[in-house]
Amino acid sequence: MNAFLRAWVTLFLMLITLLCAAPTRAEDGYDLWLRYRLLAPEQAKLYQDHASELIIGHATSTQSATRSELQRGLNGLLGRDISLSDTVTRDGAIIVGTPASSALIARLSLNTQSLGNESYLIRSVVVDGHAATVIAGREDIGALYGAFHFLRLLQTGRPIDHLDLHESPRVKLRVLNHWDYLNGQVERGYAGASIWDWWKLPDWRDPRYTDYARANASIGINGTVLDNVNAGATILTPVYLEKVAALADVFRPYGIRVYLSIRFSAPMEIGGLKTADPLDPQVQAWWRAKADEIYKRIPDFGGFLVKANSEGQPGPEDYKRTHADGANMLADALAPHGGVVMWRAFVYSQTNPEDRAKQAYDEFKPLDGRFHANVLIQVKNGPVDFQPREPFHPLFGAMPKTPLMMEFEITKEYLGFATHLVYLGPLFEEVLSADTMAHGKGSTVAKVIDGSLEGHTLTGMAGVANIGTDRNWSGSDFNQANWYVFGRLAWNPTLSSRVIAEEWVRMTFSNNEAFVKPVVDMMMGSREAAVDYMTPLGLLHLMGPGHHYGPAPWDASESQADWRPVYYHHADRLGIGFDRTRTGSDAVAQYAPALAAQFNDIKQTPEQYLLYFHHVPWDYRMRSGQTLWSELISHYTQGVDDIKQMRETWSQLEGYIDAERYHQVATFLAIQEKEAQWWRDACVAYFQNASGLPLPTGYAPPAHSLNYYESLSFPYVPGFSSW
Ligand code: GCV
Repeated sequence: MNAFLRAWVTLFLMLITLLCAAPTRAEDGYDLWLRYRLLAPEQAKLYQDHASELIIGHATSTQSATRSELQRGLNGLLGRDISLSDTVTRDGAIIVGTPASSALIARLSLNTQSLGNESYLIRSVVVDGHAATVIAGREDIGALYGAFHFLRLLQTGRPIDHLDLHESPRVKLRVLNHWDYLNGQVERGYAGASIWDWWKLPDWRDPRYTDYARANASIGINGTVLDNVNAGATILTPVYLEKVAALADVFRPYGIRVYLSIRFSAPMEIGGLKTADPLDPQVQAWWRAKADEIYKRIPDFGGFLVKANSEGQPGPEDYKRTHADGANMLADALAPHGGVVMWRAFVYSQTNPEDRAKQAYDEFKPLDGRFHANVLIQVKNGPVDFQPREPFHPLFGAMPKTPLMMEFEITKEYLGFATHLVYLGPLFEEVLSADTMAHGKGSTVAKVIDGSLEGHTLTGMAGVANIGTDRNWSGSDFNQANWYVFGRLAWNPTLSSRVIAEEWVRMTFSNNEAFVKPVVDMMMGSREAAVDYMTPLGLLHLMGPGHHYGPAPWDASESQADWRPVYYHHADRLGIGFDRTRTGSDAVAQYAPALAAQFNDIKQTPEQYLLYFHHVPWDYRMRSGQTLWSELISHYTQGVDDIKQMRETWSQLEGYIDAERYHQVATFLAIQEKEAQWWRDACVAYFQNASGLPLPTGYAPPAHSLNYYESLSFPYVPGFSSW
């Protein structure tokens, strides 16, 4: 071979090597789980006889969105241009639409009339002698959801030869709650600023809004509350309503309605009234007129979300009225337009000496049956706040006459902010599958939420968003999984969080089994690891004051008693834990009798809730045979070991995905290990000081003194704004 030829061959081989290193293409996480990168050849082979042509209308904006998503997805995944056609001309056609939008679908007699508005069918059929796949809804939005489902099958490498799928959402309102302020800050947000550029709206409609809508529609989310529940009145002024209307226009083709958090005292602040008393006729008229004004601009406006008489927010109790009076007044203003009120049950008061965990139930349970038909009560998953672990909220199962909505926190306020890898699927699943025993065994929280337990048709699930202006939307690639799993569980609260994690990993990173399995295992164990290094055995609320960053079990600096960690753990020389039994605060009595009896008895209480329900002596024998003290130290240490193991697992996976995302995850895991160690050491130092006990043998002492941990301060923590 002469030198010239040798040079060409070398160049050619270099080129081939570069092309084969496909997964190393630079990525920044912007595409989320809708990456649509070329499938590996063995997967693409599965679809070689499919997607030959696409038959789909574009008469409405939703049809156009569906068409462009399928083209984008199929072209990207299969690496060929799918042609558009009006009729089936060959095998492998994909027919998409509704009987109204597609004569072909009308001809196929698919019984779409029996489908709900948002439901769809995906079926393998034969049309004019050709094998085809039909994706059909009764409405356009059903067909869009079906298209996303179909793309997911390809993205996750599933066979599509013999499809017969029928999907309907089990929950009606599947809603993100943005805790975004109009000044661009996001309360408890760790992914940059608010994505709503209020300043440039309504004229500039950032293309990112469309991508936001695509991502949400792909997992069935159909509503978004744009502003923080700690709301100002400005959002209801005409200038801002015009901006809200612009966003609603962008979201409409994707089946997403906008909602607003409102400030209960708005009639005074922007309406010039002297009162916001819900029984005052002028106040009622003001809200009616405001609702009329909103619907004139946004005919499909969803309704209001309200935080009232909680953490300093105004509300009906300022006028000695009840939450029902307040909610019903707003509901009446929205009812003629089909809007709803999502009224939050997250209430507790600084003047109420009662156990904070009991206060929401005490206030709302007596109001069951007093709310108007278009009111939902939005209840956090646990009775205290969004802690790494709490028992389910006792209101679930306790208000049979009222639709109760779930409120989860997708943003990781209490779970390590952006950098810790904590997949929340197992937390959500644990709550949804918890048995309220309201009507005997099997009365799960999921059945309360989907309405099947009490026969409610107005149902909902809300998630506090983790979305911001960061290029990867959520502050880290793995945080995207928490947005994803929320949407999938809102669609069907009985899905398995492991199955959802696997879907997400395949769509977001790779279908390579050698990558998928260890990553899914790592995700599934990550929440328990965080519970262990932060708040094991039923402890909770041990984080830093106000900003909620890092450990501070010693903290008693907050103005309000139930904002202080010491309020929750009661650790001293004798023992640790909050006594919520009949001899303590009697919070157990808020659960169904069988559960109350179980939680009241230390021997029957699941150990994961032990210190939530009981004050326990340090030498108490756990089921393992160890003392409580030893077991506590072992959990704290296990949490750190688990993160070390996650780092080790990840280090074996270099090369399976692009270098950019790989390295960021690796670096974030290193941060997580450092902070898990800090959590463990600070808590061990503090509880050792409280108990006066020596560390069990074999456990390393904390790296620093208790004084050192107590001296740390963090003035500039993200996501924290004083309200
Ligand atoms: C929006 C917790 C959070 C607050 C949040 C509040 C709520 O207290 O720390 O930031 O305020 O919950 O859910 O209303």
